[in-house]
Amino acid sequence: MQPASVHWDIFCRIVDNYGDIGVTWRLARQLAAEYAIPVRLWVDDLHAFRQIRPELDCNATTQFLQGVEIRHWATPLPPTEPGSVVIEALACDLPDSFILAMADESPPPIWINLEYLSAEKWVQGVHGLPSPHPRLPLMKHFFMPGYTPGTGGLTRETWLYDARDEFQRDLTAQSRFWAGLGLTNKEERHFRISLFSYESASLAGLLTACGEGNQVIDLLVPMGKAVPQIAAWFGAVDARAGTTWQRGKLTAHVLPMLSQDDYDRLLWACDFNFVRGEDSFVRAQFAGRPLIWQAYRQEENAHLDKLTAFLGLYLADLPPDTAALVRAVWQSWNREEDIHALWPDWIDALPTLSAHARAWATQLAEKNDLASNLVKFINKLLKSRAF
Ligand code: TRH
Repeated sequence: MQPASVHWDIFCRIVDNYGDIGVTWRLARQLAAEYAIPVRLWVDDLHAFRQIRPELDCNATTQFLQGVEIRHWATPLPPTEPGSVVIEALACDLPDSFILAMADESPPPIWINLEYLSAEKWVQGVHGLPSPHPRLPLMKHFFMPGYTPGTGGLTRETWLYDARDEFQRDLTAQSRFWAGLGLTNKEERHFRISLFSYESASLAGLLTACGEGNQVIDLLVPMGKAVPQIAAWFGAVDARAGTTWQRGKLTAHVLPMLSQDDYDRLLWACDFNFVRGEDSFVRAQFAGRPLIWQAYRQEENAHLDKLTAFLGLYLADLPPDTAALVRAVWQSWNREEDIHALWPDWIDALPTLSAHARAWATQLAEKNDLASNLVKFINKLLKSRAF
């Protein structure tokens, strides 16, 4: 038996898309930068990781980025000494050999199961609960991200709001950003909307509504799942980054997948944003701009419960008519219905929605962030062991 090494191990298995690594990388980077914690981040698919962190070397088994040691999580995992804290991100199931090595430490590492984000009420009841290993002398604790007191909070870097405000004030920085994407400056009367979504039967109705509306709209679509359907709507077959299509009042620009920090800038710069999954959803809330969320589809429509729970919090301070409109638009988008008929009202409501989005972002900033809650939680566990 030996004492665990001081570093923290975070494990991330990429199930699909970018949310697993998006959430995990963001937390790892913040723990290293703001708490000087030596973090070792294990990732099974470096190619997917590289999409949001282009400087990553996919062939390196070990590399350092922004103070985080990144290790390729190979199977089987080579013999590895566990850190003092082990975070199993998004229920990714640690390798058996690593769990045995954890049980061999004295004291064993603090073991955290970092779960998916949900606004549902049950989250508060599960947050922080211990779960003993059935055979080994190990204890795992649930850590639940969330919006309300009694949950783990949301990952929010200390620099985020200052950087956002500075960028939103600085027209030169915005011009540089647009130019870097091959776009001209945003014209006062045009709407710029970013669209990050899964494939959806609602897309055609949205595009038709944008094309036929009174408003000139630039739709900015990072390369990904929605692009082939959008190309088909414009009658195009080839869809790559840099392509532009135009029909009626709508112009769509296909963007490359951006680095995570540039994606934040895109959210800050657009009039409003379509987002999905978990991490882009939270970042769009922090952007302080109106948003339409597409929840990650789950069995038995469990994602619709998540949607309802979030709307219950998000709409609480809106006038009833506007709240009903947001509910109708978000629900239709998630049920893959045609949102065409709701679109003109949505566009008209944008001034109210913008003020509300800003106020919501301010409310979120009044709460403790996930990294600080996590560090506190772990310190408390360590203290309770000392006696
Ligand atoms: O990609 P997502 O759909 O991710 C997921 C996964 O499906 C995951 O398995 C599931 O568990 C989770 O959703 C709920 O959406 P998400 O969560 O928004 O993650 C996208 C990440 O990609 C986020 O960190 C932002 C980043 N991103 C960029 O860095 N550049 C870009 O251009 C875009 C569009 C996104």
